[in-house]
Amino acid sequence: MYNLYDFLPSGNGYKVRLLLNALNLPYTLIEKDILKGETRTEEFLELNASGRIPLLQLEDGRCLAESNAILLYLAEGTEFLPADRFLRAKINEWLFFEQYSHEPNIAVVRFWMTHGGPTEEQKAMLPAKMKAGYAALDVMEKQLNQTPFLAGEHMTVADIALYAYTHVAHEGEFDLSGYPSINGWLTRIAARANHVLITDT
Ligand SMILES: N[C@@H](CCC(=O)N[C@@H](CS)C(=O)NCC(=O)O)C(=O)O
Repeated sequence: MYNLYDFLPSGNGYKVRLLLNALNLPYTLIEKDILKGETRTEEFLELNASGRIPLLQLEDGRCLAESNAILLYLAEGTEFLPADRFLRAKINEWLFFEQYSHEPNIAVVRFWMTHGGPTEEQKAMLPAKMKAGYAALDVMEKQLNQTPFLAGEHMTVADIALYAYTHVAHEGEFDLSGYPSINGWLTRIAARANHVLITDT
């Protein structure tokens, strides 16, 4: 059985919980409060030197960090990661996009807004972060105008990775009302069997 070290409000952690549940894989959830520095203890740093959740621990004790690497590991051989070479590269394209263009803007602003911010320093960065966040949403909307899921006709780990912070983008005061295709996609994903909420343990 897997151990998943996680912090429930984290979208990065939620990605992994979404996939574990979609695949019906049993796991033990080990909650770490990042706000109390619980991922920065000597004990946790032994497991993940970067001091962050999510962290997946295999039955043999080996650990895997980075949410999207964990998704790729768990999805191997399943419908969420097809064998076709080009499709896999497309999925990776979305995973890299998520980490470079989406998460650093949409997730970061959400974190600020839901944790007592924005502070004066954060306020100075807010317009650029909002602009970049909307630019990422524009890219997703364009694709979802053309296909039901990001990499084509079927849901893959690309959708799981981008669903996690998009569905709570409003908590960072992003207005999704002008994104009909993204809204349709969010609804389709939430309606799937074994879907869990970000707050579910
Ligand atoms: N690129 C990493 C980011 C992981 C990350 O930033 N985790 C945050 C929570 S969302 C964390 O553990 N922060 C605690 C800390 O840095 O002390 C991933 O996708 O897993």
